[in-house]
Amino acid sequence: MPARLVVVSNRIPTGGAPSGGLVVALDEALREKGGIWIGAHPETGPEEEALTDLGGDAYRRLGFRLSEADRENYYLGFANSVLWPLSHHRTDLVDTNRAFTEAYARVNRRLAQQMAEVIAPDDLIWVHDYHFFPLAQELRKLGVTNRIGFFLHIPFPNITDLAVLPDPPAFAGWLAHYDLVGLQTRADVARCLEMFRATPQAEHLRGGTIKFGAHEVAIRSFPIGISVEAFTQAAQGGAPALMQDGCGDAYVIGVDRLDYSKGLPNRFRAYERYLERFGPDPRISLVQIAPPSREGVKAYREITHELEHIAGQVNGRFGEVHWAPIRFLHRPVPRDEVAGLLRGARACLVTALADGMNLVAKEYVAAQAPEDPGVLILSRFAGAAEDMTEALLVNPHDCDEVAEAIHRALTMPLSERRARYRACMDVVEATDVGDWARRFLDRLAACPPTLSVAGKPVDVALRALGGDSSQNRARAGYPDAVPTEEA
Ligand code: GDG
Repeated sequence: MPARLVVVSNRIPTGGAPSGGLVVALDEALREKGGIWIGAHPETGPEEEALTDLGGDAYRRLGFRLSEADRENYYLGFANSVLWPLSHHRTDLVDTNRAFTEAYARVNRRLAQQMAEVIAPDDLIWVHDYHFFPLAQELRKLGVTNRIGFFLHIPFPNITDLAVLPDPPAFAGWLAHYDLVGLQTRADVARCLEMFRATPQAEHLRGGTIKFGAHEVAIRSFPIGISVEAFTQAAQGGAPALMQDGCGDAYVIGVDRLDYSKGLPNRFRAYERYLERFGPDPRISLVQIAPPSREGVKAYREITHELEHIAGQVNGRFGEVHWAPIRFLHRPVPRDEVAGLLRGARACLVTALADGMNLVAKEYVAAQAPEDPGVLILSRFAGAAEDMTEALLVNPHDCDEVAEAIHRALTMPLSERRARYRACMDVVEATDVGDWARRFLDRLAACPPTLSVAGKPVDVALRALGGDSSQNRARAGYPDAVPTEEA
């Protein structure tokens, strides 16, 4: 029987047709292979022993329930106030609250225990993102020998930034228990290998594979993309109602979750510089969509106020009664409208200060009309810039450079716009999210068996991890496990 797939991600789609490229790709992979999607239960509540059934047809959806305290300390805490800022070079924002560390370890341990009850020996397990770094290690402690892959959606941290963790060497151990670690870019792979180079237990094998004790983990880049056809189609739906009056003839667009990593204050300042240097033109506006995100974290509330302040200043300084240079929408906009807005924009500004990939860059390109495309202005610090080299690449910290890029984009001859669009679109097509998922899963399935189930190395390795391996493996139905009375 072909291997089933078990996906673990913080978010799990609940009901209705899945939207968003990643969710669609994982949904398709699960429909094809059958299996289970495990994610955080949409509602907090008292801790539960087993995973909660969230329904499903072609595959099962199971939720792990977080208490209110776990949501604070694990999700908003360690995941989003420690791991997120340190991976985006904002160690100044890291909150070293001890309760966060404890909750992160406990939630991952509990989830591993709950998973061990539902997985079968041949399942391929695919874990997503920084909420679950230690999950493979916890599963191995329980005797789980399945192939386990991990994909990190955000930048791989620098060694120096990792030093803010309460136990920095533990980080290498978390990753080493996966069979395959997928990262967004070649630069991320280089940083990950550098971290292992500084780890005494890690031995470098050829081609980016690390031997850590008895176990081998492959580190590879799998640049993520979008569902190209679906997005292109959605964009052809025409200009959304939002644009029907009062926006002038042309606009530059930004679409970002409101996050300090996305470089929104510097974008607004750069737009102000553009207005200063090239003169305000009431036929052109900057449309910025920035739905709220993680409002339980102070840094996110602060950046919202900062943006409202800058937009107010710029509009007060350059606006007219009938025209605001910056239109700032601090609310989510339906997906089809986002696609239509991207299509209509003469240029798109992606000015992230650090970003794993940045899907908006790819969505903008996919949304363009090939015969008259707009221009992508892309931060060199977004993962997308590694391959989309024909976008107008900018240093987002340099307001003048960004202002000049806006001017250049708005005055670029059609032939150059078309050539740049084609080169960027080639990258977008080559990284379609469906292919991305297939590539990852094929590579995971080809990994050598983990801690080979027969013989000593398994037990030696598992004992070293401190797990009660034989009992747990027996309970999970592994063929080589020693049956015990409890089993
Ligand atoms: C993480 C990494 C990596 C935004 N506003 C609205 C809306 N969006 C959609 C965009 C896009 C998605 O949200 C944002 O994706 P990004 O890739 O830009 O950024 P993160 O959310 O930070 O994602 C990132 C990604 O994971 C995938 O691996 O690329 O680097 O940080 O699809 O269009 N969608 C709708 N309304 C909005 O108002 N419907």
